[in-house]
This record gives sequence, structure tokens and C-alpha cells, in this order.
Amino acid sequence: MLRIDIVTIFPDYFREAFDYGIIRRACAAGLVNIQPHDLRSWTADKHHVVDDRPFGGGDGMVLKPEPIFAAVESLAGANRREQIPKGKRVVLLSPQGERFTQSRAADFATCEQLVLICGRYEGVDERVAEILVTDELSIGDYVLSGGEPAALVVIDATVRLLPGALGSATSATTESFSDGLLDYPHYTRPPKFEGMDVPEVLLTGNHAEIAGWRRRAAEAKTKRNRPDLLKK
Ligand code: 6GU
Repeated sequence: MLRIDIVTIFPDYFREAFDYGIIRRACAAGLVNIQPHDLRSWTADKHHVVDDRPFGGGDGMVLKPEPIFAAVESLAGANRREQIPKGKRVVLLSPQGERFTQSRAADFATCEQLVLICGRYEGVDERVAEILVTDELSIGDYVLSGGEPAALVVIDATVRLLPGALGSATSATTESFSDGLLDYPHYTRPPKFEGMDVPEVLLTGNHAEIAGWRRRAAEAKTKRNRPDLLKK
């Protein structure tokens, strides 16, 4: 059972997020337990303040370190990176992070616990990234107003890799990125739709020819849409 704890100033954002499809089934089957937590519950002051003005000046507010350190201490049992147990990951989601990839999702799927800390775009006190977390991750080269959508992305990509989460054992390994290529194109009925035909070979039942066509089509699509994937 993978336990996922989300630390956020918007716990209600996640209210129905895990009620659909594969994630819902994985929760129901006891493969994962996902728990959003309000960062404000780890504040000590009367007004539950989680942010403050940046030292050195500038726009926006910065998330304070104390509630985040307290949250991770209570959820993961330690508040220093090197004391986090081997099977746990404490992740800060921020636009300054390393890129989240399929191989990172595969690592997370082997863990016993993930603690996902949702940053705000204005910033998080840097001592969180430097001292507390095991990973600082971004989902891509654009700026989100907070880490909450990124947490959903990380959770979805991870949970579907848990053993037993997908219907078929092959579907997780034959699609995009597990072999460094985009997925091949898919078609279903009707074979003719408004003058657009399904590629003939797919209707032949010749599985060797179909496999060859899919490989070539995947390479062509990767070259067109993601040439960067071929240049490594
Ligand atoms: Cl993880 N957070 C924010 N705020 N923006 C992002 C991101 C994360 N990943 C890409 N952009």
C-alpha cells in the first residue's frame, strides 16, 4: 500500500480529484491511500499565518518554513532530508524543480510513502528545498499559480504504475515513453469516416506487419511532434 500525503493551503481543491477511473479503483482496491492536509493546521499562531514578506524586498508572499517543517515531521517522521527513511520521498512541487519524468513516476510507484508539498508561485522559503525535501520537482516549462495541479499529475502518473492498478499487464509498458518513443496511432470503427480511411494494414489481421507499421508510425510521429526524444 502506497500512502500519499498532500500538504496544501487548498485541501478542498482535491475533493473529487481521486473519484474517477484508475485512481478511484486503485484507492478502492487498497493499493493507495491519498490524504490532502491543510498546511494551516501546522501553524501555531491565532490567525494560522502560512506566508510572509520576502527578505530583500520584492513582490508577493513567501511560504514560511515552520509549518512545512512541522507538517513533514508529523507525516514522514523526520524533518531533515538525510533522516527521511529510504522508502519515503518528500517532494516540493515548484517551477524551480527538476523535471518530473516517467522514470521518476516508476521510482515513486515502488515507495511506501510520498509527501507532496504544494508550493505557491511567489515562492517557498528556500530552506525547505535545501534542508527538508528529498526531491524538488517541476512538471514542465511553464508557471502554475500553485503546485496543486502538479500534485495531481504526479499522483496520476504514479498510481497507474502500482501493481494491479491497470486492467492489462502490458498496457503500462507498451505506451509512450517507456521505450523513448511516443505511442503509435490508434484507430477504431468505422473504417471509413467522412472520407478518412483507417490504414489498410490494421484491417488485415497480419500481426507481424501491424507491429512493423506501428513501430514506423511511432517513430514518424515522434520525429514530427517530439524530435528532442530522438536526439539522446
Ligand atoms: Cl510543480 N509548480 C508551479 N507553481 N509551477 C509549475 C510546476 C510546479 N511545474 C511546472 N510549473
